[in-house]
Amino acid sequence: MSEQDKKNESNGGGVLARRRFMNTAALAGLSIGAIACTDKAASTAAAPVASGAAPAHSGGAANATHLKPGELDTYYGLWSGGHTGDVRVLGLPSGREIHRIPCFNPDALVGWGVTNESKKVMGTKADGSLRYTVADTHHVHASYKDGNYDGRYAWVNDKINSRIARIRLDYFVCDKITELPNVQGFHGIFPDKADPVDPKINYTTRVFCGAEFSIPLPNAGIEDGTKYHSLFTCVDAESMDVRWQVLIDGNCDLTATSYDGKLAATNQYNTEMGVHYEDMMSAERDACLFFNIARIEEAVKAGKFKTYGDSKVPVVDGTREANKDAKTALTAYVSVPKNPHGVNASPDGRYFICAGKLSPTGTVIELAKVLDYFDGKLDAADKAIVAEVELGLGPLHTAFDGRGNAYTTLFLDSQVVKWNVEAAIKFHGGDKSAKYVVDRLDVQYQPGHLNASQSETKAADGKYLAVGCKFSKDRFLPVGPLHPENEQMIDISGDKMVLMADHPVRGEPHDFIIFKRDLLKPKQVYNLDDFPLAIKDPKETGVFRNGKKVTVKITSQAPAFSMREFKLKKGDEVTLILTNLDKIEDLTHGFAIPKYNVNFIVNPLETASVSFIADKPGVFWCYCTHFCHALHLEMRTRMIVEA
Ligand code: RUQ
Ligand code: CUA
Ligand code: CA
Repeated sequence: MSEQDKKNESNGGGVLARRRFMNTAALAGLSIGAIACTDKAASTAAAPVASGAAPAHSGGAANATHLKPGELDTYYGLWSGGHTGDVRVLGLPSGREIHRIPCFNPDALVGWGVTNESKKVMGTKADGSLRYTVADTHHVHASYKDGNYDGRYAWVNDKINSRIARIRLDYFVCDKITELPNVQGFHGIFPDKADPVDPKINYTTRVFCGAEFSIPLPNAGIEDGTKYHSLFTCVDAESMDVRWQVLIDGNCDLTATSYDGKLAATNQYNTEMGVHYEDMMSAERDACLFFNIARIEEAVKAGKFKTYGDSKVPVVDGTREANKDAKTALTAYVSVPKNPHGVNASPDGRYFICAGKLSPTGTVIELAKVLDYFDGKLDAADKAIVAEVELGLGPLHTAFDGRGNAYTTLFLDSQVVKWNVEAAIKFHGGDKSAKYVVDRLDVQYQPGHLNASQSETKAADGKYLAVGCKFSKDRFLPVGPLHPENEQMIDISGDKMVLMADHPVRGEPHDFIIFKRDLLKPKQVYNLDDFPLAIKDPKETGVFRNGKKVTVKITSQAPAFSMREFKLKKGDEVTLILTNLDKIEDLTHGFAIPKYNVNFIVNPLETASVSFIADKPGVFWCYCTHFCHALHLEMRTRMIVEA
């Protein structure tokens, strides 16, 4: 151990005294530094308590990732897909990707964005084409009951077009998408876990959404950035309507909610309201902004709001100026070091932790004290900070093991640091003998998000930790210029973290949650009655004409479609409805029409429809695209379009 490392260990463990706050100049070199620094350099410079970086590729923990055929994973993971606009389902600890749930972007496998049903969820323009075909999903979180996931829903954000998508966790499909009014760069998202007033509502009824970019309200081409605003939005978990918004100073980044439903918060990296990169880093401290949910909803009820533009959504005033009196304040701005990133709620319900990003620190905010501030019992919101301790360079996100330890990604150090929250509070309180850093582990490389099994619930079980590494560099066979990302699995059941495995993922997952498999009760066969257009009997199939408007009704039962051919006339406005009457699981059919840009699937007892103009005369072999039977190739029907 070097002299410096010894010093680091003695001052609370892992304190990187020689590399204090990063300044703006250092940040300018961040992206280059991130790629250029080798893992060697990172590990020797910043691993005072490193576990010798000995990845356990043998032994029990590593073996846990290799499941024999027929063995199932014990955890589900929901991963956001980034700009592929989907949500991915992984099984853990194996890390195998089981499914992708298309949300915002078209998906050729299932026909998302092709069928009328999916287009309705995605949103269309007047001409029937999709309103958007690009997206950027970052954060997935699921609905709660009694502080644990209840298996109803998950939500994910689209940062590009400020949309929120809901996923039904019984069928693993996106069923609703809502576009948020008057915001840009919707980034942080988190469901509430209880109602702030009614204790009977111990489950999710709201989803909070933070907007990262500030814009003029209304959005006219105004250059003066000091006139821009960002809004914090509440969406109804059931109806998916926007309930209310809060006008704030500064911006929103990530979002967290308390277990009692009383508080939501967002970290703010741009309290400066800068419009240029440099301006956003000029202040030494930014904020973690708290929302008093009950008071906001009282204000909305009392009519104390404005509306902006075409939107009817009530917007209450959460700016600093309007909320100086703590006893009536809707918001509280807690000052945290320079350009913080993730804000995460500890599973004991007591703390929110903000990672420093440009500051090597983690800030622990005690929620009881934030409530004291709102009650007028604490004279400054900043006094809710109970620890602000150094962790390492580039802290981004924090997960928990349910045993009092936090795990924070260090982007620049390419490490995960394990630290004890109560020890950090003691250290911050003056007990310099309190060793709060428990362990450090090198990861490969530059981690962004991490999450532990059940970490975002009261049932955090401290078994597995997944880390989303933004750079895989030399970790996999080269595949040209675009590298995959590297998801790593760490066993956190002992004192030391043990690297179990890594696997490549297609770009660009951001965040993820991991939870016990028995929390979900997925259905593998649909219910015919859930589809208003369902064709319940093959005898109901046929071509039904009403002038130019034609409805084609067809069913599938392996290995045949109910009609061997159907006839249309050139220029017909066609809606084709297909019901899969196969009712056993894992029997999915596809339906493709050559030259008509149509392909979609129907799962057991699912109904889907497509609409098109029969503008090309000829014979078109519509065929099943999803392997279903030994006679799958023969599963076709002729579409004959007469000139
Ligand atoms: S952010 S790497 Cu979009 Cu979740 Cu932190
Ligand atoms: Cu039906 Cu392949
Ligand atoms: Ca800032």
